[in-house]
Amino acid sequence: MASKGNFELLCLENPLLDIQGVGDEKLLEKYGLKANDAILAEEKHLGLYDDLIKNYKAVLIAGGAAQNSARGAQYILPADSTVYIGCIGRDKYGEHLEEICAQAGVKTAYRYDEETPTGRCGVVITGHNRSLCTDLAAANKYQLDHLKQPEVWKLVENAKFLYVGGYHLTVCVPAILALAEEAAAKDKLFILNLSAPFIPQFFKDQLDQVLPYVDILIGNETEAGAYAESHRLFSKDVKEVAKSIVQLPKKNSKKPRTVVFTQGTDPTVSVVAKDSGDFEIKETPVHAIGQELINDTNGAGDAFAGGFLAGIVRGKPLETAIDMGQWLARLSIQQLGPSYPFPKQTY
Ligand code: 26A
Repeated sequence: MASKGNFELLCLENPLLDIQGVGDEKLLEKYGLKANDAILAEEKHLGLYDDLIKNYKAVLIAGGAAQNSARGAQYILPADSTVYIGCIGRDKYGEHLEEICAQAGVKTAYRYDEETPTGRCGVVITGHNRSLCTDLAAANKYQLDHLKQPEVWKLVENAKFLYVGGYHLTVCVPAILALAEEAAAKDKLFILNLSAPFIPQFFKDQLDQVLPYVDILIGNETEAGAYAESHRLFSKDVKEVAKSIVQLPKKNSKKPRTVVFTQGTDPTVSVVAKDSGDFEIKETPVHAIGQELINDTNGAGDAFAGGFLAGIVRGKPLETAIDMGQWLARLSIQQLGPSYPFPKQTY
């Protein structure tokens, strides 16, 4: 392994600060939240953040799904391998995110919105469930103009692996498509995460616009189910959903499409489209840990994506990359929120 990377992995999404507390039924009920879900905050949710801080001893931790994955990938990769892009405000929360990324060795190229505060995500932990309620604020102000600034676009041109969190489909599709086009034109890998069930459910058109460019799609079983429902597939079975997605039209015909669906502690399913029109379907087992070792599951999926991305960047076979994702997820669920242990462990 080289001692230094060349920022070959570039990630785009919504930088958020997580306000995480251990909640209860009463709190979930008060704000109409499901125990295990991810939603965009509406007016009625805006009291949640102060409530968590004042009444539930909430702590502030770095969040934003793809930002967590970028930190996760960099945890494994050699120094200077990862760049992260998104929009924050000029405030304390934004500064905090900059510090955390710098500590993790992730290079950031943030857009700053002068008028809007940095986005926050309320995280209500109940047992092994987590409910995420996001007030995007500045994260919602990302613009294609920023990506096209010469010093930022240079980072895009330099990168070989472009990763977008599906949550960004709610924010700036033109920026996602610019990365997607760059990947297709130069035969780079374009990787997308479905992120949450509400993305295939309520942002179906945006997702369908981007899917033709996707070389690798990452998701979990509930997102696969939501995709099946909104696309009226005949089955919600993860393998069937994956098969249906790998067959969709593809801009870059030089690379087959791969779909990877995690399923909690059940084996991770991967499906690769083969030239013959056939599929290569694999199941990679999860090395489960004792329930008593789990701190919280906030960021588990992001850690999986981070470990998986590191494997892909390092040119590992698909099953090894999946195992690296499982390895990092296992480390992260033993930490508070979307974090990784120090001193560093090695895969
Ligand atoms: C657009 N939305 C809803 C979001 C998010 C999000 N990251 C980006 N966009 N909603 C929750 N998250 C992040 O997901 C992580 C856990 O997987 C949270 O900040 C949390 O760190």
